[in-house]
Amino acid sequence: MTAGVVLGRTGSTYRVHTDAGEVTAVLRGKLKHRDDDRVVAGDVVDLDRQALQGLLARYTPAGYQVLATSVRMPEGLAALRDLLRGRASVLAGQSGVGKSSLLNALDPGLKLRIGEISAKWDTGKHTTRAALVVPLAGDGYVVDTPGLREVGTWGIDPELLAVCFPEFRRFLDQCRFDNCRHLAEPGCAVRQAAEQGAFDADRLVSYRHLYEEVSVPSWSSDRRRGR
Ligand SMILES: Nc1nc2c(ncn2[C@@H]2O[C@H](COP(=O)(O)OP(=O)(O)OP(=O)(O)O)[C@@H](O)[C@H]2O)c(=O)[nH]1
Ligand SMILES: [Mg+2]
Ligand SMILES: [Zn+2]
Repeated sequence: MTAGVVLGRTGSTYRVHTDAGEVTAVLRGKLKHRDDDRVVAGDVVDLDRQALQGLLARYTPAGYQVLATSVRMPEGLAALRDLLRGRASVLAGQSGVGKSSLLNALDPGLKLRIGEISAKWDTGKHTTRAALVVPLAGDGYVVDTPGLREVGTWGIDPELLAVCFPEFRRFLDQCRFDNCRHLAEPGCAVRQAAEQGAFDADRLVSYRHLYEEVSVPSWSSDRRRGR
């Protein structure tokens, strides 16, 4: 844990000055749900890597490799370079998360345009307008893509959605009902596993959102509106 001084706030993000340079931070846990001026410029705050811990807990059991990177600190850049070497990769994610900044950090010669974070929406401003293939100095290439506005689902059978969550798989044949949708059914082993902390309970929340989405027939007007 390091200490820092809050320099300012943009939406839910705070700029914090530390010995290692300026970093961005968010409030943790319950604090973040309170929309007040609990933390203001000039405050001395403790910084921990809570966001990283949360992501590790969510995605590691699902079989994804989580790599922490920061352009400002800087951190994880050598590891990212190693990961990208010799293969074709795509950088994807919401606008403003720092995809282009990461590539500039790996190869400062690229001079890709990077954007500001909109104070009003607390998101990026869709700075990268079109996909761009970037050859890597060593070997391989990576595609910088425009930030996603939303991710749609198409052609996913609701009955097969649970299989798309790798950490659910070992529980699927333990549900009381063969055709359990893992929503509100009694004797659902997936829900029980989430309650017991076998994986991050948020993943079941994601599953339910996606289940609703893929259950709406594609010809319905609700679906076209993206709901
Ligand atoms: N503190 C901090 N800020 C970063 C980091 N990486 C990027 N930023 C800032 O985040 C903002 C957005 O960065 P971009 O690289 O344009 O983000 P992007 O994901 O390419 O956004 P789009 O092209 O709109 O999809 C810029 O103001 C960057 O300075 C980082 O590692 N640490
Ligand atoms: Mg970009
Ligand atoms: Zn179930």
